[in-house]
Amino acid sequence: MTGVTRSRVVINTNPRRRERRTTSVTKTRISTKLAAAGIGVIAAGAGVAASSGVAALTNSPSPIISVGNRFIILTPAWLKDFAIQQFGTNDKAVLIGSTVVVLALIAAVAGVIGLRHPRVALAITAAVGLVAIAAAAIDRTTDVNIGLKLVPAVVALVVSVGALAWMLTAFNGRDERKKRVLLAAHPGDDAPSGFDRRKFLAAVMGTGLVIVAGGIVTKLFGGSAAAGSRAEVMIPKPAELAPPIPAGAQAEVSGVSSYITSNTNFYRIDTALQVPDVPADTWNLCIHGLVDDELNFSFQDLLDEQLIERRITLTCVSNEVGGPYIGNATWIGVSTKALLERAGVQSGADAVKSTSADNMTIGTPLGALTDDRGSLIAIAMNGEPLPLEHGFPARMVVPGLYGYVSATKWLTDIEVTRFSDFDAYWTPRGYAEEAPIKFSSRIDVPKSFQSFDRDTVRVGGVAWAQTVGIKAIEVMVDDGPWQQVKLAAEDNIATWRQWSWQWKDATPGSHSLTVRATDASGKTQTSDRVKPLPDGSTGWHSVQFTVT
Ligand SMILES: Nc1nc2c(c(=O)[nH]1)N[C@H]1C(S)=C(S)[C@@H](COP(=O)(O)O)O[C@H]1N2
Ligand SMILES: [Mo]
Repeated sequence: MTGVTRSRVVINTNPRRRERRTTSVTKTRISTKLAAAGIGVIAAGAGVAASSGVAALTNSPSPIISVGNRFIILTPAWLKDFAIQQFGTNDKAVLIGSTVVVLALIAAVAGVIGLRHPRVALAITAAVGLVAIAAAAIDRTTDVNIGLKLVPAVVALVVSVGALAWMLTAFNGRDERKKRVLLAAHPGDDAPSGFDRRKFLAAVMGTGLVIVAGGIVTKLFGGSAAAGSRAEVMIPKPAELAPPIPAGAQAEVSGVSSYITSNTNFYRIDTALQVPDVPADTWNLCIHGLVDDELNFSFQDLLDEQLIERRITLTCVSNEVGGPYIGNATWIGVSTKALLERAGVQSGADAVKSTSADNMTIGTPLGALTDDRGSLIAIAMNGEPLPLEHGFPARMVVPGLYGYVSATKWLTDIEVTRFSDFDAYWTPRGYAEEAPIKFSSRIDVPKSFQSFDRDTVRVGGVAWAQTVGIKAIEVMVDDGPWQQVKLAAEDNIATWRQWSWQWKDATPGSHSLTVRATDASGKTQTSDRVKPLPDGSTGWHSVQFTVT
């Protein structure tokens, strides 16, 4: 406390008036700090908006995306599974949201520090900008050249530091002498000493304009080129059509998955934070490595190939027993077997390393692409060009292997090689190098804790044993005996098979239902519970329900 204040306090002998003054001082301090925090956040917002506008114009990832991408690359497999389990396909939104929240918090703190130490506040802001620049520099999810890649992050740094300096100067005032006098009169009060309302408003409005302009430019130019390109694609009629879906492939119990999963309901798993933007006209696929002849395809070249149509059920390794990341679609594409035969695979090769436009890598056993299971480079899904989220313009689809070792989306490169010569993306992160889908079964109805009237206990679901086929499915109520269910018609052994069952003499109360499948080779699912990591979960799916 300074002498000045002490004398004031002495003058203010009325305790109520004194208290009032203290309250108002505290109020000023809090509202000043809030204002300063706001200044920090607005400055950061301007940096983000300006950089995202520039990113949209230069077609490079915005700094928030680059930072998020770096985070994803550093994510170990267990954390990915955790995120998928917690947030499902929203894990990306959660990641972007958290990045934004952390950034806003740092910006708010910088703003408050800026009241007394503007240079420190600017240094903190610049440091965050440098992190963004570093993340952009090593972001490999785009092929934009390094110079262009850095531009948005540099803009973010310059704009946020500039906006913060501008607003802080107007807020704090420049008049150091006046400020010292006022501070002496209001000790402990961070009140804006040399506050200049007009200059401050100008600074805030100017920064606000940057935010609005950045937003508008992002909206106008941030669209994907692939969307336009996809709209122009006509998928030719395949030379070899899939036989029609047999009658009775759909189990007739309401709530069981649709036999064909629509494109909009199809699960989505990818490491890319942003859907890679790959227009068909500049796309190129190269098949090379241990082959006699290197092959190159434009998108039109692929369309001109002998096209085949196949129904195949995709499955993700990240599913817990009963998990949702499985979908069945009709695909049109070119046989990998035919293409690899044409290229002429050399002896010694045992793997294919495929790469996507966002530089994700996947390793697939060569045999799965050259045998008769019907593996494809797919260009259509359920009668449409591949949706952008599902790999437009082309992706791999391989019956019987989990997606992370086979289903490369936004495919751009196929290298015939040896497993011993490379590491695919998920291998150093803890997943198995080779991962055939483990046969499994799932209850779709009842949902957990669903309740039925006693004479309407109709249940059902799906089971799959890709490349082998499902022979039998049984259910068990509570600890009762296993009972055979009704199997829906089999389409082909690369797809899932549906089942249904009615509990005829249902007893009121709360119960559990458990399912297990037997594959066509005679193996029955065991109750051994295994986690998805490293090569897929096992165990029986069970749900609780009630009968009234
Ligand atoms: N480029 C790329 N391809 C990818 C992935 C990815 O992250 N990037 N994920 C794989 C995984 S783990 C699965 S399960 C399937 C999912 O395909 P979908 O998103 O079309 O359902 O794609 C595979 N292909
Ligand atoms: Mo997956």
